[in-house]
Amino acid sequence: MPKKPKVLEGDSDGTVVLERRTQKTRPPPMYQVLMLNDDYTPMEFVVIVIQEFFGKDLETATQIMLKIHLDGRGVCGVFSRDVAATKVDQVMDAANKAGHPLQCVSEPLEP
Ligand code: TYC
Repeated sequence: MPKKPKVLEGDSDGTVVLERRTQKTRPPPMYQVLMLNDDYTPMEFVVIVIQEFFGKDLETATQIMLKIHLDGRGVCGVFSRDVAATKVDQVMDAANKAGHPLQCVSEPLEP
């Protein structure tokens, strides 16, 4: 006659729990998309790009552009990793097609 399996760790069905999870799962990191200043890209072009790809109104886009112009860099939006990468591609594409040296990067935010 087969022996009944021994119950460990209080489970009633005979299964053995080797390790219980002690850490909570973290939400995936978010990424900020930044544009960098340069001396050649026209201000108007940057404002249009911020409106078009980041959904900002004219006033907000102008404020972000001026911050980049004065500080060297500025945040245009915060997104999941894939969306942030797409935004960077879209901005770089538009800048290259227009012949401007505008640079756009994404970086993870602190968890
Ligand atoms: N510094 C540029 C100029 O004076 C304007 C500019 C702003 C360029 C923001 C890039 O990400 C940028 N024409």
